Amino acid sequence: MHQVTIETGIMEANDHLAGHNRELYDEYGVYVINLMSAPGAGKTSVLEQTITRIKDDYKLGVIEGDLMTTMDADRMSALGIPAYQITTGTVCHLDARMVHNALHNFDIKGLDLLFIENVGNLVCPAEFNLGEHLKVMVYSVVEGAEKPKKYPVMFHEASVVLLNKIDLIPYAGVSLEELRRNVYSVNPEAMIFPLSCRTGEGFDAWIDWLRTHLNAKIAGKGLVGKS
Ligand SMILES: Nc1nc2c(ncn2[C@@H]2O[C@H](COP(=O)(O)OP(=O)(O)OP(=O)(O)O)[C@@H](O)[C@H]2O)c(=O)[nH]1
Ligand SMILES: [Mg+2]
Repeated sequence: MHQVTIETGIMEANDHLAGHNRELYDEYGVYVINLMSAPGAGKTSVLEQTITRIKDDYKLGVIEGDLMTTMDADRMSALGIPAYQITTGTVCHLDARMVHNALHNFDIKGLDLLFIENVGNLVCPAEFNLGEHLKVMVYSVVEGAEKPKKYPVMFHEASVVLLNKIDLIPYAGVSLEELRRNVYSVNPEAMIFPLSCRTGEGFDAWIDWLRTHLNAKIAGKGLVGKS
């Protein structure tokens, strides 16, 4: 009981600060996407492929979250995109305060779109609101078709689920249809895009959707996000 009270306090404090983050994003007119996945599912690869396709049309920035190293931020800088690395030490997710502190050191004014790549973890990042407009989950199909049922939280929280590494389906023996059904069973409204960062297959559909979504936002029509 005592533990529940503490956890509730932590989540309330996080939500409060996330609200401040959201006010800042909205004040600057920056759309913010929180990208989440298990370690190695392909978040940074999806960012590389996505950014390469849209960077001429939108002003982009990236905040990277990792336990250690600036490797992922370096991969973003190599694309010519402003990037800031948060290193969490032992903490398995980003929280609103970490992002809030990062925003003191990383200027988001003038950006159209800020990606936040969360720490690789299939559970915890989904529980901490960062004030983002949209949660996007990357799921590597080689992790298996059953995981949406076993680890439903992130699948449930994400508005978009990118099923990555479909080039490996012939080797992994995973059924894309079963995986899709399992995602819908925990999140019937999920937008699902199967794709491969290795071959580029599936990126057209994801990029078309993202452009439409962003353009509507930029035109001030307002967009739905779960958080
Ligand atoms: N075959 C295949 N490999 C991929 C694909 N996407 C990413 N990879 C590989 O998967 C590995 C992990 O990719 P990353 O993009 O670093 O994954 P991540 O989710 O950012 O990893 P963390 O930030 O460490 O959690 C790398 O070796 C990539 O080359 C894909 O579509 N197909
Ligand atoms: Mg990464």
